[in-house]
Amino acid sequence: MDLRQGIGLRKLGKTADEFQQDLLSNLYYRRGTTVESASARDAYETLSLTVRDRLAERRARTAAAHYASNPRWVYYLSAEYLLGAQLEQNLLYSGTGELAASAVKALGFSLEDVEDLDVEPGLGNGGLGRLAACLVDSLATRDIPAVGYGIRYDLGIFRQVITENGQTELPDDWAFHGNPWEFPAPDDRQTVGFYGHTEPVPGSTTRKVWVPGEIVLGEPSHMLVPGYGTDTVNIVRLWSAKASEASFDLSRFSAGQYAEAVQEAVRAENISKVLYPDDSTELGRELRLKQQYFLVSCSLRDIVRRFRLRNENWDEFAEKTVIQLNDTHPTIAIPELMRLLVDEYELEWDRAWEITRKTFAYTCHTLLPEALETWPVRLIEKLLPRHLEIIYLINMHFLRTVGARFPGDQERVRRMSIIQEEPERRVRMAHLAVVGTEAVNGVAELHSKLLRETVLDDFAELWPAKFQNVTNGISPRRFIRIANPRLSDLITEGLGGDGWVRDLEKLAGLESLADDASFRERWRSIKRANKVDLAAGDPDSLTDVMIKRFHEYKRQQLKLLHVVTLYQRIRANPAGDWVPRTVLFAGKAAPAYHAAKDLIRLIATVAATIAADPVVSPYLKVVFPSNYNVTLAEKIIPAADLSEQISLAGKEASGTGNMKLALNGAVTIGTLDGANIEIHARVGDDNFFLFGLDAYEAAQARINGYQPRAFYDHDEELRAAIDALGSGAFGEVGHRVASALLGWDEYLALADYRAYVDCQGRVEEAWRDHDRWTRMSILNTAHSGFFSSDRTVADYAARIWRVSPVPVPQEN
Ligand code: RUG
Repeated sequence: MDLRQGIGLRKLGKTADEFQQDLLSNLYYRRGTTVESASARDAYETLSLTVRDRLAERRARTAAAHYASNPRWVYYLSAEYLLGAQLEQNLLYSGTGELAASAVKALGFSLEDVEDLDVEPGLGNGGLGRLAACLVDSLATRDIPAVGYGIRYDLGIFRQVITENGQTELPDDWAFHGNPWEFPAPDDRQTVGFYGHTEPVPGSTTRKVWVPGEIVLGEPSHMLVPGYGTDTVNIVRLWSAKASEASFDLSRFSAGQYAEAVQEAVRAENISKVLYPDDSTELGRELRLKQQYFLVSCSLRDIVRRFRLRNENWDEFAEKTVIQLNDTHPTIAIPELMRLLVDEYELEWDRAWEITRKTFAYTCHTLLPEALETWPVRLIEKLLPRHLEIIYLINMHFLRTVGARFPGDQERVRRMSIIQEEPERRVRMAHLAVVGTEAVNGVAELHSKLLRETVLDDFAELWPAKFQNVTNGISPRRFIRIANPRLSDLITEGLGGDGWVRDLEKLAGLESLADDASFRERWRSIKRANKVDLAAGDPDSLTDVMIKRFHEYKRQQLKLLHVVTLYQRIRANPAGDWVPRTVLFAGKAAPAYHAAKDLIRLIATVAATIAADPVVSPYLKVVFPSNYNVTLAEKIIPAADLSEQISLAGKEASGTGNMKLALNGAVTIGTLDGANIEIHARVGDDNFFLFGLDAYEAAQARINGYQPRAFYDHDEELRAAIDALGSGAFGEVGHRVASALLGWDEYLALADYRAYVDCQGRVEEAWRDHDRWTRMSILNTAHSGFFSSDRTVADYAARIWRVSPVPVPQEN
């Protein structure tokens, strides 16, 4: 029986009866229980398996089609994936929602009961990890042969609990009950080396033998990634670190030294134990580098294994393979591929370099200097001695190119070198990523431009054609079709079909409906119903949301100053005609990022003060739900009226929350930063509240010796807000935040305060006119088509990957 040909697969039932039969058979034979004693968890597990079977059947056909066509593959290497809850998605993608509802009902449960047990794998921090999930969704939807590679962290991003004391972190043992969506593939296990030394190969000047001092096993399992409206099912393959048998010290165990006996094994398995809970800042720790190399080493060996299933000639490798590096985290893949080709497969250096450079592409996600990874030379030397030698060789060849192009320009050579010399010798991973790839892209137009003009300017001058922009996008399935079923149904009705879910530009057809009073009325009532579901505050109030990681550059502190100003205005004039507002903050701060945690605590304290104030609380409410994740985002986004995108211009690479909110009809108040600029360009000035310094003005303000105190001195309301925070009424934390703002204000919150607060006045004016607001809301959705990750993937496919779809033949 040749499964590659799809022969021998039993057909799965399509009717309600057949689905139910399949569910029952899973209940009996795979779950080992009966209808009479089935718990909600039994129902969840069994339903998940039944749905998974349907996707697995499509997966088998996909694998067969891919094998037969021996296509060019996209391999997406990412240290993070925020895949979101799987059950609801897979019901939608397999078209089994109704069958599932009736089948679980027969077990005595509702679909909602069962969905509540579906835990999202929180294998990422924020935007970067969620982008990876949106891209793999769209790769499958576009029928592009692709595998996403990542790490199966035992503990995902921490669970956050918010109290008046701020954020507390709890471990996220996401797979505690098991994960029904995952297929272990122990046969594809890989061996990964660390530490040790290198030895010369007699007769070769370039080859070396690396003798590692520690061996760890990488065991893969994969999750299915179905395409929407197509039969393609791709996979995300996640690696778990396992100790080799040799790492268990039986002699110590026999001698009663139980802890010592397993010490080495524990150390090995720690590699995939926990996700580093950090976003946009550097973490120069050895375990992090170990994670990066572990991901890279396992994935590259797997990629090579897959290549060799159908191909023999290494010259075809770069034709059949493109490996996208999601940020610098997997950049050690460049010397690793060189090592495999030169040391293990014995290719000449130049040929190996040609293949390597053509195989990789690099996406940069930041402009923040602290997020551009560098690793101490001595750490790489200790952990990956062969890789350091290879990096030196790559650098030597590269600097010769620079020297030939710019003779005598030693300063330029120093700036561009992969090795930073001062104050300590470090490997600049972004430089390595640019040197070792065919294409480099930023994630929004402004970001890509600033990369070329600032952080990577020397490289852009040397290789202008290498630099591209691919503006991020979001999955319309996850972020409107699943998250906002009411609005989706209305859109489908308004557009006369649901083709927009696969072709989001079709939303432009809503533009004319913005003038239809009855359509507007239904639109408005859906927003209200979503607010009732969210239950965060009065559904008739302006729901003003700021949902994102806590970081000073994103400027939650500016939003807080606005809240304090509103509070003070209402207190000063309780009889005023105030627009009732619910301000919702959600987001996590890295556990070691004290300034961000201070801000969370301060917001929680201010929220409690406002709630306790009978004069202000009828008009202003601040809520801070705990544990922002994909699942919570899916509840908040459909209920939002106002989307806060107020980062200091030039700091947010793109943002994707801005797109999700606009797609769901929230109107943005934002700066000219990241993808805000592209949203603004599409929805137009009338449907976007723009304020603040642009990126050039912001940079100039710093150069000109920015003085936050000048803004404090000249703006009475600002002064009152900062004084209130610093007064002691909000404790030591209020004092710290106020002092930081007055003393340095790294992200120019005070410079943008007046423009922001006045712009919020214009927001309120627009909100009072319900028709105007609803029209704005509809037009935001109508003009969000560009921000589909299907478009992002099409851009990558055409301009960077040069791949074509391989459609999967339908079941016969
Ligand atoms: O901060 C960026 C976001 O602006 C962007 O939208 C997202 C996806 O491209 O990536 C975020 N990011 C950047 N997360 N980590 C980094 C560190 O480089």
